[in-house]
Amino acid sequence: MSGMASMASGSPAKVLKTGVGIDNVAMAPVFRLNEPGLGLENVPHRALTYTQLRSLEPNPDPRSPERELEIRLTGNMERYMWSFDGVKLSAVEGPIIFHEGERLRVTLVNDTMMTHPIHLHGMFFDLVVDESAFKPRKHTVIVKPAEKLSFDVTADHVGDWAFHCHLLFHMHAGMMQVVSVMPRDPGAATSAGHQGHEGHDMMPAEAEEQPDVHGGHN
Ligand SMILES: [Cu+2]
Repeated sequence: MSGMASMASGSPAKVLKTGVGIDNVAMAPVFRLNEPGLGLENVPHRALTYTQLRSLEPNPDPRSPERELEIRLTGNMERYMWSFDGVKLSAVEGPIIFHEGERLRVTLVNDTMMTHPIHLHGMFFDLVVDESAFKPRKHTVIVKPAEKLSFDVTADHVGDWAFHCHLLFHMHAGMMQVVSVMPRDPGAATSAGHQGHEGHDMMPAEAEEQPDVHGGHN
């Protein structure tokens, strides 16, 4: 994990308690990106895993993440409650904050006994299958029970973006939050909207070092 060594500080793992909305907490979540999906372990055909994927082109932003954010996938199977960090959408007090231009490592921990395809709108992310520059580019990642995985994302699209489980009955039950990418220059927020990075300034250092950061969404 050489890329993590240069990170200023990782966030401590969240401590969640079981209760009405959380019927289980994964005590020892593990790396499972090298496993096929649930039920595909012993099929007669070949089943691909995430660790077999590589981007055909180098990841557009080669920076190591400067900040880490952990989000737990939580629920109560019997009550059919689904949430992030134990808080369903209708009870969330504020968005998940990204800061424009930052390189962020988002770690998902699945505390439930189900698989969840977690989807971020607005930005592709690089799934951390290794520390190479050819991580698979995704906007949705399937998170297995008791799995802990990470993706690196560059917050290059200012605005509010949906972040949710793509099993829509889970999303409707509350497994959804808003990611707000906050502009570096607040005055640029209205002109940037959801249209991408054009129309407002990059920091000079970023412009020099990362000329192609924002051009890789294809
Ligand atoms: Cu789900």
